Amino acid sequence: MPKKGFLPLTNYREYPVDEMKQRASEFYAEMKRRQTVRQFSDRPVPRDIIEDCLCTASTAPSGANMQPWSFVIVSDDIVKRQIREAAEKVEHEFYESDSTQTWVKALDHLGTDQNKPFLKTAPYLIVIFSQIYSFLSDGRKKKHYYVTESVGIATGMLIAAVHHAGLASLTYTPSKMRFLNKILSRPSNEKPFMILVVGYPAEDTVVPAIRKKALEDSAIFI
Ligand code: IYR
Repeated sequence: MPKKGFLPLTNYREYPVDEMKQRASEFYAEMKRRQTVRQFSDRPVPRDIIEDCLCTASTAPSGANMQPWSFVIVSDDIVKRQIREAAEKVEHEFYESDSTQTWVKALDHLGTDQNKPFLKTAPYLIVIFSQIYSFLSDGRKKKHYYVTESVGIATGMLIAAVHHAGLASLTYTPSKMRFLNKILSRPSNEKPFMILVVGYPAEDTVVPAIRKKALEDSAIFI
């Protein structure tokens, strides 16, 4: 009998080595096809697909299993317009300011600018918040651990789930993000982490000709 608070591991599956090799390489081939897009179609996407992808994200490991994330799923046109207006305002400052010109130059190959039409076009904006801390029932603050790592892992799993379902996404981080608390009425213990824009790519979508590092350039086997 496992000790109190523990259960036998029953969901783990071991595959024969050949099958493992095939699964690993097939999954790589599948993930390699993913590319961030910045042009979206307004074609509707069934909500239950998004719900399943969010459930996948929610299986992510997290520091002390605090699951320090909230996902706000925006499909309402009025709220999308508010987000677009606020985002384009902070991006205008970012792209025009003297202090950020080195950064702006580093983005040149991505073709980004202050206009963010995808915030209006895409059917879903998944606004991901990090819960920096939470509250105990007596009102005292409860500390959360490894928040950025945890929310980053959950976001990565969400991106993979969305791709696996057959949709495109964009990891969009407005240059300043606090406006998202206001528009979405989120409490001050939540910090905007990212907007994951989700939908079908537009018919005429183009993507930057970028490459990923080769294994030898990122992995060190010792
Ligand atoms: N938030 C701006 C700038 C930007 C920053 C990074 I780092 C990028 O990878 C891409 C863009 C924008 O989204 O336009």
